[in-house]
Amino acid sequence: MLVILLKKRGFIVKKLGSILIALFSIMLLAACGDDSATNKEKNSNMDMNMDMPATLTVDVQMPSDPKVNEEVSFLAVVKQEEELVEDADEVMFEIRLKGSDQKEMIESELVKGEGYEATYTFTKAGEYEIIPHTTARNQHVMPTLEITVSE
Ligand SMILES: [Cu+2]
Repeated sequence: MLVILLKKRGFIVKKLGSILIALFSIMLLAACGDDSATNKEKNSNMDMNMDMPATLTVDVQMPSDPKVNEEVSFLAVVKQEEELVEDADEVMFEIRLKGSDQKEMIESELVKGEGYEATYTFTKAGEYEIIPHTTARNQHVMPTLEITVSE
């Protein structure tokens, strides 16, 4: 009888023990979960701050008085903060005649120390939109500029 009781007691203690351990581990797990959640949040906030690259800017030097059938050049000056960007993945000039479907994509070439240059010959007078599609440093920038071409 006594042995049985002791055994029973032992069993109860063991059971209680394992319940307590289970409870503790649940609490621990929960705590870890919370922790990793806040850490993740902190990390993503930090990533946001650290990985947020400075915005690219694209300025275009355009011909001052372009005429029809005259070769002109456009120069896209790509910068990140004050640094001239010369490792762009692509700088393509879109040239579209306003009020029509006419548009062309012109490739550019890097001119070291200056920017990305494209040459073009307008065949019609009119108002044009010049859009330098610039892909560099995981950003895409495409400002729209306007130019008037005369006869
Ligand atoms: Cu674009």
